[in-house]
Amino acid sequence: IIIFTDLDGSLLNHDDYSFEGARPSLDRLREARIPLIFVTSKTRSEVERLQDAMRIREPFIVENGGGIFFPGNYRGFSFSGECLKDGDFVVLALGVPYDRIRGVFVTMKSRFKITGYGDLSPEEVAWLTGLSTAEARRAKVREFSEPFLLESVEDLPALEGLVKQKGMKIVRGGRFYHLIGAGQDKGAAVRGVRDIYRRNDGGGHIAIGIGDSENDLPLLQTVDIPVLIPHAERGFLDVSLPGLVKARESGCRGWNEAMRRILDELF
Ligand code: 2M8
Ligand code: MG
Ligand code: MG
Repeated sequence: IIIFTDLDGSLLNHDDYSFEGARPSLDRLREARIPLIFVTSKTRSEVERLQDAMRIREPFIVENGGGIFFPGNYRGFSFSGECLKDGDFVVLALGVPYDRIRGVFVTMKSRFKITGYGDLSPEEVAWLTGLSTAEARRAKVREFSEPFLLESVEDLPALEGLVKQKGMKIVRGGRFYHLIGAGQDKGAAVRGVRDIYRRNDGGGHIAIGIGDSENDLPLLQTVDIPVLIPHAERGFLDVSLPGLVKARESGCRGWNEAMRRILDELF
C-alpha cells in the first residue's frame, strides 16, 4: 500500500491547519511502515517543516505536481538519470521553473485583475490564509507555481486561453488558483512516484489517494482507492469515480475516519 494525500483541507484542517484529529490513523500507518506521500500545492520548504512536525521521512510531491522529492538513500532505492541530486533529496522536476511562471503571470497582470504570491508580503499571505508569518514566508518560496487570486471569475476563460498559448494552465486549490506548467498535475506526479516504487521493490502496490479540491481530481483518478474529503466551505467536489470513498467530515478528522475504515477493510 502507498498513500498519496493532499494536505490543505484534507490531512490538515482548512482553517487552522491542524492535523491533531488524524493522529490515530497516522500512528497506525507509521507502525505498519506504509508510505504516506504528500501531494500538495505547498512548497518544498513548507513540506519539510510539516514532515518534521509529523516525524515523517517519505517522498513528497510539491506545487501541484511540479516536483517529486525523495529523501536521499530512501529504502535503498536507485533512481534514473532524470532525477537530480539536490542537497538531502533526489529531485524529479516535472514543472516549469518559477521565474518563467512568474514572467507569464506578470504579463497577464497588465490585462486582468489578479494578485499573485509574488505581489504579496509574507504578512499579506498570512492574513489571506491564516498561516503564521513564518509559514507564509515558506509558502512564498515557490519553485514551480504561482498561487493567485482573481478579482472576477468571469475573467477565467479568457485568462485560461492566454496562458494556454504560453504552455501553461490554471488549476484551482482550496483558496487560490495556481498557474502551473501545461504538462503537470498531481496525477502525473503520482504516476511518476508509483513507477519509481515499482522499479525498486519489484512488485505492485495498492494506491490510496485523498483530496478535497478540483486540483486533486487527477490524483483521485490515478489511484486504486480514491477518497474524497468534503471541502470546508464548498462541500463535496462533484465527481463520480468507481469505488470512491467519501469522508464523513472535512479536514483531519474526516481524513482519520476514512483512513480507519479503509485500513480496517484491508487488514
Ligand atoms: C496555497 O495552496 C492551497 C492548497 O489548496 C490553496 O490553493 O488554497 C499555497 O500557496 C500553499 O503554499 C499554502 O500553504 C496554502 C495555504 O492555505 O495556500
Ligand atoms: Mg486541499
Ligand atoms: Mg492542495
